[in-house]
Amino acid sequence: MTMSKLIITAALVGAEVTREQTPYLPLSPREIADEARRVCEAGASIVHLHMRDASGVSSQDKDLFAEAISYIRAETDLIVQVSTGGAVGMTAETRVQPVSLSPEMASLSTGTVNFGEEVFANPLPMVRTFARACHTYGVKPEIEVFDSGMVTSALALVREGLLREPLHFNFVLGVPGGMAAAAKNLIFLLDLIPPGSTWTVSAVGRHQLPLNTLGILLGGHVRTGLEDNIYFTKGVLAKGNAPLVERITRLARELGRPLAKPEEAREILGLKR
Ligand code: KMH
Ligand code: ZN
Repeated sequence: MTMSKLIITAALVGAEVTREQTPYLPLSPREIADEARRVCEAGASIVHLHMRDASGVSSQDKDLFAEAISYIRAETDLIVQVSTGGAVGMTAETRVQPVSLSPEMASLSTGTVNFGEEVFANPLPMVRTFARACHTYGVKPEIEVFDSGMVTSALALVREGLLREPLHFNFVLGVPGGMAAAAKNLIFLLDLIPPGSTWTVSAVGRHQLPLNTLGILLGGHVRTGLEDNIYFTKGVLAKGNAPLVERITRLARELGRPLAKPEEAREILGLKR
């Protein structure tokens, strides 16, 4: 089996991690863009972006995204993927804002899931709003799958004409309340997606490295970064996103998966610039 080159996505900041948990978290648009440059040099070709306001709280403010994206576009050739997930409790109107900047990609969760003690609510009417916005602004959705029903719902949206194949999935495993970060769960999910789909795998905390490694071996793609995991090894903080990306780059080399440069990742994902 020939495998495509490996696409590394770096999820730089997320919505939940705080500076109290790790001092290496980028927060301002300038810090996020600096981090993007570092992960680009380390081998990433996509950045998954969330923004924070001046006090470090998760924000979907369009101007914050616009500022970070303008730096990233000027300084790298990375594919920018904005979050439409934002943080739990945000309204659809809040969450959808950065899609109108026409980034190349946006995350799109296609179902509701318990998220620790909270609920990450994605009722279908809300998902349809995001899918329509992606269509309007020419944005390729990355379907975020926290549980298997989210694949089922994505396929229903294909039948409705709101999502178009080939689909690109991100399996986010190990969220408390979602599907556990187990190899058999990834294999099960792969069985559900249409032939010709592309996929990447993310996993939370200590599960990030083993599931990323499995993704490399199975011919998928990989998401790493502080959004999902702040540790490099047990009890040792990652000194930013770049060391996590560098480790995937080393592993990929050892395991015989050359890295996709951003231009090659665009081709693999069918993005047109
Ligand atoms: N912050 C999580 C509640 C996404 O970016 O699309 C949702 C999330 C998913 O991070
Ligand atoms: Zn996210």
